[in-house]
Amino acid sequence: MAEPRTLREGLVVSSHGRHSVIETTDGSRHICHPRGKKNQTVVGDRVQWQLPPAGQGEEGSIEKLLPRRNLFYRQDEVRTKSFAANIDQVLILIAAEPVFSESQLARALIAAEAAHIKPLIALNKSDLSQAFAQAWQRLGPYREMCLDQSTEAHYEVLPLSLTRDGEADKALLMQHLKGKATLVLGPSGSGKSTLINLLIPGAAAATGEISQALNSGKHTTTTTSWYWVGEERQTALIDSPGFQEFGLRHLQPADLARCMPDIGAHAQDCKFYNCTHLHEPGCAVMPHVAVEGLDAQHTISAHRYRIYGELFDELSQSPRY
Ligand SMILES: Nc1nc2c(ncn2[C@@H]2O[C@H](COP(=O)(O)OP(=O)(O)O)[C@@H](O)[C@H]2O)c(=O)[nH]1
Ligand SMILES: [Mg+2]
Ligand SMILES: [Zn+2]
Repeated sequence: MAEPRTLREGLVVSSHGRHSVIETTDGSRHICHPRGKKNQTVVGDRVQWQLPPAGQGEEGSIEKLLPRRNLFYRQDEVRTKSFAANIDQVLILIAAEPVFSESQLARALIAAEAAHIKPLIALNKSDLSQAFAQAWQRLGPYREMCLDQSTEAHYEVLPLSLTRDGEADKALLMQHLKGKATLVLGPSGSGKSTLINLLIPGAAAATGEISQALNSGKHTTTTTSWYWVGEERQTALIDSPGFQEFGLRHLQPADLARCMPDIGAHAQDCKFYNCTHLHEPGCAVMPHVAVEGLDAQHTISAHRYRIYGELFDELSQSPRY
């Protein structure tokens, strides 16, 4: 009789359709397949898995998905796409160039709020001074926005120049990343690979090999990967593609105000409990929308309010499934 095989605990460090790569507590990595037909695991998941019986190849099997602390995802018309589970924060990396989409930024922040995950914004390429000044100004409403009325906490926006001030920025970033698992999101060209390479020299190449083997040579940024910063394996970065089509179909229109702190701050004072903040009499949000700059009374930027309206329409129309 074969020996009973032991269940081991592991961390999903990348996920590739039919397979996941599982890391054990000693740091070794194993390709595993799920018991069922569909691979339900995402990067950051903790699982129980076991090695194959002797003589049955190398691939282990995932036996059980352990409970998740959180799950960060986007959802478009065709599919649900999870980014990662059990993360501590989301770092949204945008840059002076290419010009970032405020709508995508707002969507990522809403998704983070909805999942109760702390967002952190970084604006890269401060060496491109003119473009940077413009982008910094566009981020004004985000730097001003009060996230928590009781503590007056704001979104943090870090200015960076990863190619010019690499070492200084590394130190600044580490203050925010140390001991946490951070999902890095951002549009193409913002400097995500530069950041990963700066903090984890050589990691991208190493992960690239296993990704290439499992994805038959597809470019590595098509999958989400977990990287440890340093030997102690306490600080992690999760690199993920998919910022461009950031669907929020998993949310109801009525969830939006709660996930947009500048709008949500006034929503409880509306005359109607189900106010959409788009046209109702007695709406407490609309008087705070700024026509020009922000001031003490006008705390919601016209752009943010327009994005709210667009998202409200989009989520109202979506056929739910
Ligand atoms: N001027 C400038 N260029 C940068 C900076 N950081 C990254 N880049 C460049 O921006 C381009 C895109 O960077 P990359 O890391 O590949 O972006 P990704 O698409 O987000 O992974 C590369 O040519 C980088 O060298 C920066 O701080 N300043
Ligand atoms: Mg890249
Ligand atoms: Zn209202």
